[in-house]
Amino acid sequence: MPTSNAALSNLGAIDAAHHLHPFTNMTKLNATGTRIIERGQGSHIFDSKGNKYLDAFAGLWCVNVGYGRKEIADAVYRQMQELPYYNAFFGTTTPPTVLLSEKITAHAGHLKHVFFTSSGSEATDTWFRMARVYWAAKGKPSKKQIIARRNGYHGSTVAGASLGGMKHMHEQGSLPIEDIHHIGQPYWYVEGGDLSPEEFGLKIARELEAKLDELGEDNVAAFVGEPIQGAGGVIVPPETYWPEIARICKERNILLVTDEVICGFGRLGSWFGHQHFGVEPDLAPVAKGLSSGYLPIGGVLVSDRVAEVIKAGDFFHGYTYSGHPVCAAAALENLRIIEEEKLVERVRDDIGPYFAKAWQSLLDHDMVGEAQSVGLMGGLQLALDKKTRQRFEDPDATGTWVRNKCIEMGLIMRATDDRMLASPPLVITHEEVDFMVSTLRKALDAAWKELR
Ligand code: PXG
Repeated sequence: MPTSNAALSNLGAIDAAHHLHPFTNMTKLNATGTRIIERGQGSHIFDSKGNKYLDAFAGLWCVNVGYGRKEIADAVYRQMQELPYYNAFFGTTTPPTVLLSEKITAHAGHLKHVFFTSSGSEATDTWFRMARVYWAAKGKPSKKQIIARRNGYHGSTVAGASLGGMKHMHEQGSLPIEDIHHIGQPYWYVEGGDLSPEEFGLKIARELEAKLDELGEDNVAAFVGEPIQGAGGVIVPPETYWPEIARICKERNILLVTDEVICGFGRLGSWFGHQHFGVEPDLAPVAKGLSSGYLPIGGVLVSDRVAEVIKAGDFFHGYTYSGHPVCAAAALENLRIIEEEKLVERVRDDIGPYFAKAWQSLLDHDMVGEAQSVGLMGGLQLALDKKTRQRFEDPDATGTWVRNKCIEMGLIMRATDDRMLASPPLVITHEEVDFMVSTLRKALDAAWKELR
């Protein structure tokens, strides 16, 4: 690296002076200083001060095969030398891109087609446009409104932030854009009241029906939801929720979009989250675990029904890096590893159940109201009074306190308000799960003493 030792020893100050971090209050960050991550191996990362952390968050929900995979680095190096870039616009494509389209759709059942992007946000913009193009081509141009959910997350572009249901994002820059609507989320713990989770799942799903009555289904293109909300807090919906959503989409003739950016590629012990919940979407954006984050690549998986229409005409949409050969080579090697090491099966049959048991063991803690997980995606609800489901007065400060305590003890987790989120690499060992849960328990003990 042609950077002087002086510059390297001064990275924190350079960062503070020049680098604007995403989703970050830079004034607050610069007061405490940024953490510089230098290296990763397996499920661990190492910072510039020599600290080692178990990364129970897989980077940002994405390093599914773990850090330090030389095979992926080699595949990227080979492709860089052979052909670092070529596009897929003017009747051309490249070998890794073609092979990736075959490999990815081989695991996606009825979703036999893929449109490549560089990120989950671009994937969101892609299906958003595709859904409208689909209905227009079907002679129904009025079907263009989209229904999404409060506290959903679909990315940070204008369409992504609009479809997401994050109030603080909408407040910046007059979002959402028009023709986007939000219904409730299946967050039983906080919003379920006296209903059973199953009753609540149906009730919230039927908000879609009510919204369609209000808007008129001839004006609606699609409904979108994450199989399990990720950034919103790993909110696992009641079992009744997804089948009811799928029923409504089918009966009312709107497209169903499952956002697989987090749930895809083994996280839930299935190749895709919709498979876990037994529903068949028309469109499914993916990213993150597609390359385990080694290089940026995403896409939209497309059903025959939609692909037939898209294929019949021009779709005026695409990115310079749609199907980038080097990113595709990284993804191809990543998927080969997931297949060869049977990581999806491992999550379903071995480490997922092991993690679930360990996660559930935290339920005996006074501060834990609910411990949800599917595969290697866990959400832990913090509570002031678990019997009445009463929350701490400042949910965000509570979760942040516990998260910071975990980091102090060598465990990277994320908090959304008063939910602790886990999403470790799919290669995490049983011993590492034990460390995660025992460290989190210590942090909860400390928090209970300090914050109650
Ligand atoms: N859909 C979902 C479900 C996501 O989780 C995106 C789309 C957008 O992907 P890109 O690649 O454009 O970031 C995401 C991204 C968090 C956090 O704090 C989550 C995401 C991104 C950044 C932060 O949990 N998810």
